Amino acid sequence: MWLAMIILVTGSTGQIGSELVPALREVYGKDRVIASGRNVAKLREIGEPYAELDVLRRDEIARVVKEYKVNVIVHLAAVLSAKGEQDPSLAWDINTNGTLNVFEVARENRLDMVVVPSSIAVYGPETPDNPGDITVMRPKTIYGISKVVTELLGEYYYLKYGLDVRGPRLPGVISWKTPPGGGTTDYAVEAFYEAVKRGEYTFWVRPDTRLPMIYMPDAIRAFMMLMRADNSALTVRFYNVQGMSFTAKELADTIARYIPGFKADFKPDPLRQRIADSWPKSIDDSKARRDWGWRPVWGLESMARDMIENLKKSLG
Ligand code: AKB
Repeated sequence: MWLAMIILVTGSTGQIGSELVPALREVYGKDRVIASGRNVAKLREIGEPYAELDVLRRDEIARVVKEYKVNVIVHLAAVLSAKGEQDPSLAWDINTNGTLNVFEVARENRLDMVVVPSSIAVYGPETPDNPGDITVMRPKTIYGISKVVTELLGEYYYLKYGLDVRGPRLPGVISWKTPPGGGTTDYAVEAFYEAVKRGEYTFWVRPDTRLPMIYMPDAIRAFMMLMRADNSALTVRFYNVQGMSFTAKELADTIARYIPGFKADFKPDPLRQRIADSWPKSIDDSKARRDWGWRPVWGLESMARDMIENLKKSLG
């Protein structure tokens, strides 16, 4: 099936989409991966084929699916954790109604698969340490709540309608090509940009804040591997994947080894610190390793070296 995929990607101009679209085009062919989103100028940068698309418009999703004979949707459009707390109603709308629209169009048009990432934001303070895929999930952010809904709805469409819904449950994603926006874990990306640009950065979390993270090339590989995995091998629909886990202080010390004189300050922002404190310090991805062969390649040291090398080139 995967060779014949025609893939529509929502939220293509975001941090993950801007790297996943080219990676999918490389494997499946340029014309078989339709980028979509609301920012036409950015879509133009990603290149044809693309479609202007708001996931709140179910009729528009259906039109694009029919026009391009799409059989797989990779649904990335979402409002992240910190931004979601500024406008919970918008975050709920885009993250849950947008996802319902995607699932409904996929069901009505008998698509083969919907791939939608979940997040460590599904967990909450009551979650046990190093949680596995199925455990206590009582998130305290609207983003986390909407991702639990996404997971449950996806499982429901799979069981009730046979729609193949699957996705990686991602930690903070670190990358240098497109900055993230509105996430709590974004400090782990911003620190690199600011270190390269100005030699200093003020973290919005305490130095001892430890969170799970993944470097973009590993995140892309997780998407690709999970998309290609045989459905009969899957024992859950959403799989934890982790690349590394580090504290803000460990990150600052690592950056300082590559940028001598790098000055790190820590001024916790109450909202984002509270969110970070409600998430697990690391996650157990053993099911992904067992079911579809997941293994991260990048660790803190190799990721930091690569980030700084690339940012030095791209920021001039
Ligand atoms: C966020 O911080 O909101 C995201 C996430 C962990 O899903 N990066």
